[in-house]
Amino acid sequence: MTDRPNARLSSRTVAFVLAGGRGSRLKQLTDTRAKPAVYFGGKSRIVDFALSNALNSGIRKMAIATQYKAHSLIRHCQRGWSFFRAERNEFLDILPASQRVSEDKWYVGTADAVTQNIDIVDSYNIDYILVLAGDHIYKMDYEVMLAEHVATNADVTVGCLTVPRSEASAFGVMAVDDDLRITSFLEKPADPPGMPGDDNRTLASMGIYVFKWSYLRELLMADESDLDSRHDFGGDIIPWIVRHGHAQAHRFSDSCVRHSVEAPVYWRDVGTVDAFWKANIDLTDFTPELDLWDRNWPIWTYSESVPPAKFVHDEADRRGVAISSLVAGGCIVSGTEIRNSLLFTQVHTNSFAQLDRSVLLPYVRVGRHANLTRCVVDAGVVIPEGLVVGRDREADARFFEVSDTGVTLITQPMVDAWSAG
Ligand code: ADQ
Ligand code: ADP
Repeated sequence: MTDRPNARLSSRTVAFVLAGGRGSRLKQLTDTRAKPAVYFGGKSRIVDFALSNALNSGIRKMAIATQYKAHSLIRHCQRGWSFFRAERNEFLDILPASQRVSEDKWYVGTADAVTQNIDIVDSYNIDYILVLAGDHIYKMDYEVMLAEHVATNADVTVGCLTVPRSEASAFGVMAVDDDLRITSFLEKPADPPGMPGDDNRTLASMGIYVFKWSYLRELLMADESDLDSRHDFGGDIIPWIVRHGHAQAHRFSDSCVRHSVEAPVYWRDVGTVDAFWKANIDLTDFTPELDLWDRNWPIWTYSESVPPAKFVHDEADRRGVAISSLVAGGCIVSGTEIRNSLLFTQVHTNSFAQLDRSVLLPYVRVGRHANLTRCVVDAGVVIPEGLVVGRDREADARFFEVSDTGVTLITQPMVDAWSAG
């Protein structure tokens, strides 16, 4: 317990961000980095959304549990999230795997990531723990969920939203009573049930939870010695509380931050190359559903100090234009025609090249006369002169990773194979 029971809820809470998952459906994009460290939206990384939500919700104590390929993630957090004031007990604590156990044992499931850090969380002097996943794109005011948790006196409050029933087997799915008390919880059921009144949709867990720390601590100690447990929040801890305690649902739509009352509720798991591509390209819409321009809910990140984007254009033959596109600082668009695309920091493109509905991660170079349609290009890739991708799916698939819907992922080893063959 903290000694300030009347203090603001947010100051009595730690946001504990789970950022250890690989996200293998992102293919080669997560070969060198964990999913939370994957770039998103022209400037940010995926994890910046959970961290920014926490910050914008008034939370100044954060911990991030890393595991798989954590170097890029750790470097990003150290560079971009180092502005907390230690003298006010504000922090972002980057937790490497295996601090508590002596043997070389990684976190088993998501709950184990907290269990292995129990002593550290104890030292934070907080009353509540807000467990977050570091791999979703959304804007949410966690203060609303925290307040609901306290008001209902629940043992756990689970953030939830409705998803199409056809996609629900990837989620923890639940049933609730009229007071939003969870009456059943199934982790990733093969045949998920529909909701009362809407058989095509299912109430799903967002994988975010609020607990009183003393309560969770006790559960985790018991779970640690349970040989049958997978030590997972969705797999073990939440179903146990639903059976033996009081688990409450919090509707995301009640705390979702959006740019107008009419704007749809926005939450994306950009867990596949297709979903990643689409969520990025959607930002080029006339009015994107995700408003990154809202100065009242900024998405904080590490940004390099770079000059403004530059467009080199002459009406004679070189057309350096970007139509309905996002172009980050430090880019040089020299005589390239760009449509509905998103260029991250420091991308340089050369004359007579064309980009259509493509996502170029930082430091990509595009050679003259290259032509990319519906591509995702990994950071630092050098696209050779004249490379055409996105016109002939079969030919592309010989060297590149083409998804079922025809989005092509391009990495440097793939380009090297293309150049050699
Ligand atoms: P999944 O997303 O499938 O389901 P999981 O793969 O365990 O759950 O990942 C949850 C989060 O924890 C991710 O942010 C991941 O990066 C991270 N993570 C995974 N293993 C970790 C570990 N050992 N250490 C640290 N971090 C780790 C969960 C819930 C479902 C819910 C969905 C919503 O179990 O009930 O519906 O999230 O996406
Ligand atoms: P292209 O194939 O389009 O001719 P170049 O690499 O020759 O491409 O660059 C064309 C133009 O882009 C240059 O004339 C210059 O205006 C701009 N440019 C390229 N590199 C830089 C740089 N490092 N700083 C500023 N402008 C640059």
